[in-house]
Amino acid sequence: MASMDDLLSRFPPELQQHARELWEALGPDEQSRILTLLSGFPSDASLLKLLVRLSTAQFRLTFGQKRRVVIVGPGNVGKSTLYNHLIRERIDQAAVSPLPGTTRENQLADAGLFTVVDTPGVDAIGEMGERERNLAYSAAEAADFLIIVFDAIQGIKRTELEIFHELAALKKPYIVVFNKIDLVPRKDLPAALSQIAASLGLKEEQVIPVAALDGKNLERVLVAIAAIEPEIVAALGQAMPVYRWRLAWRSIVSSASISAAIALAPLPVMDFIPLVATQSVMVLGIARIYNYTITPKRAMELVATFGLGFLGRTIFQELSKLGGLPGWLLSAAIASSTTVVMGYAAARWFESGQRLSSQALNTLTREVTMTLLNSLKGLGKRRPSHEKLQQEIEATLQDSPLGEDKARLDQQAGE
Ligand SMILES: Nc1nc2c(ncn2[C@@H]2O[C@H](COP(=O)(O)OP(=O)(O)OP(=O)(O)O)[C@@H](O)[C@H]2O)c(=O)[nH]1
Ligand SMILES: [Mg+2]
Repeated sequence: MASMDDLLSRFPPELQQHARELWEALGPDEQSRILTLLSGFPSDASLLKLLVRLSTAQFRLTFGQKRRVVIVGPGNVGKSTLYNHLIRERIDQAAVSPLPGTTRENQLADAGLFTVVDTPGVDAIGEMGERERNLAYSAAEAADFLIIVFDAIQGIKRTELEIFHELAALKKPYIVVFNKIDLVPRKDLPAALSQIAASLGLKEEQVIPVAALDGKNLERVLVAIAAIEPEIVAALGQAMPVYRWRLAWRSIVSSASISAAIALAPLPVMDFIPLVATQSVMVLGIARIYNYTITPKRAMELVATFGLGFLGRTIFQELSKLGGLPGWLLSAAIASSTTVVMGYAAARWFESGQRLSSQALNTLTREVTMTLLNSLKGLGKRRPSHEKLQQEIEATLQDSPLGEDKARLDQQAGE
């Protein structure tokens, strides 16, 4: 049987204190409900591991440390151009020019909660080249995250491949950016992308085509970083308001899938309450993205005021009366949809101070529940594994137009 101490000890050391504080802020009622839930799992259950993994990502978003993102690659591929998009202050702008070897020193700037580093090209030759190469690699070694940039026209040749292998050998989390796609004829792009992915031994979705010059697809870079480095999400959100909703959506999707896993737990009938903890952590993370200061206690109060737990139970009862749908399916869909709506309501609140009416909350929750029920039906009548369920929820929500554009939700909410 799992105890809270056992669960807390599974978090990375730097997060344990935050997790404990949050646990203590929950109060005795919530605590005992969560303990009841936990006691349903053997301590090595895969669900427990999964919950810890997913909630660790959420915790890192909410309480994470400052990270260092280093941009590396050959000369003239557009590293400095990309860097200039990521930083906050004009004064920190890096020089950009059509000549390779423009950047000669590492340059560092603050982008809120994270630091970005621009480096010289790693493929210059001669003594100078050697020095710059060393500078770039030492920055890469000190990085928490690498953005490896290649040039779409140049493609992947032997030098690029060597550079890539050397950087990947550092065992840092990274993304590969394929820059200057504006110079590739549109019809050739898919082939070029699959070729570059194949030559690097990556999946196609691991290579992100961009045009740093005009910022095209830059949000894909951000979302890809966000997927790997939750700490950075909050900083990106603060630095780049236009991407806030996209970033918040990622956090919502992962919380919604945690919620579904919780709802699968063999609890007597329907107890949504442990969702309060998940939703509160999500709300804290979203607050951080929107640069809004809020305590864990206040986040929990906010979750409670929206009353989605109550609404969820009402919808559950209504739908189960209709019959035909297994209980696990209803619980999972409703737990997820209330989490999605909570996330949306929080984002709206942090963004503009507007509160959703209970009518709007009601309409939205029902709509999102129906969408999820529809996609989960494909799983069949039998209770799926947590992994399967989570994958399904993540896939449905990840591709949902709601994540692209918050205006759609505003519209659905009828406000
Ligand atoms: N067409 C096009 N040109 C780009 C793009 N991104 C950068 N460039 C151009 O490519 C040239 C090199 O850009 P930089 O950002 O200086 O490249 P770098 O990788 O920092 O180069 P070094 O500092 O020399 O290593 C400049 O002329 C940029 O304007 C892009 O997306 N499309
Ligand atoms: Mg440069």
